[in-house]
Amino acid sequence: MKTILTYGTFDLFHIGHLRLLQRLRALGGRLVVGVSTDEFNTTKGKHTIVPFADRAEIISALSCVDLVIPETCWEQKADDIKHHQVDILGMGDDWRGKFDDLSSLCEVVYLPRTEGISSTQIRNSLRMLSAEHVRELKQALDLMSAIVERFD
Ligand code: C2G
Repeated sequence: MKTILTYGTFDLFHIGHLRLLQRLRALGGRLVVGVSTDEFNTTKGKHTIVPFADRAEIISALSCVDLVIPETCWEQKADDIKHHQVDILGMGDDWRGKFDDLSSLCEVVYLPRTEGISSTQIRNSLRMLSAEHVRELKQALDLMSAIVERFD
């Protein structure tokens, strides 16, 4: 049975994340996922909506995931590979080449990302929806004010 290791923020969990984890699990029999802590995301320059504890719990609940560990820094991968006796480190191909230095410790693979979906897109949609919602509320308020003025 091969052990696969991957890492990610997994904010606003979506189908792209799920498909990657499922494809990675299919490469071996055991999948270990390093979920980035909120503190580490700050150093990554990533603002997350869902706190680490919830992101880790969601990933842990997936049938394709066997173990979740916290990812607290860039440098922990080599130790994780040794500690968990990892056979394959797998990431989405937006990371292509970035972890090839670890190929002396285990196989490193990059799988195609799922196009058309990202946590950033979801966050931006939420932001637009809230802006649109504010505009609608303001229009309703203006209409109500006009009605009140008319009957004053
Ligand atoms: N991913 C994907 N398809 C998408 C979006 C993401 O396959 N549409 C993959 C990414 O390539 C990554 C994983 O899902 O392998 C997690 O993505 P993120 O949560 O954005 O994680 P990231 O910020 O890339 O963190 O040390 C590595 C970092 O922690 C990776």
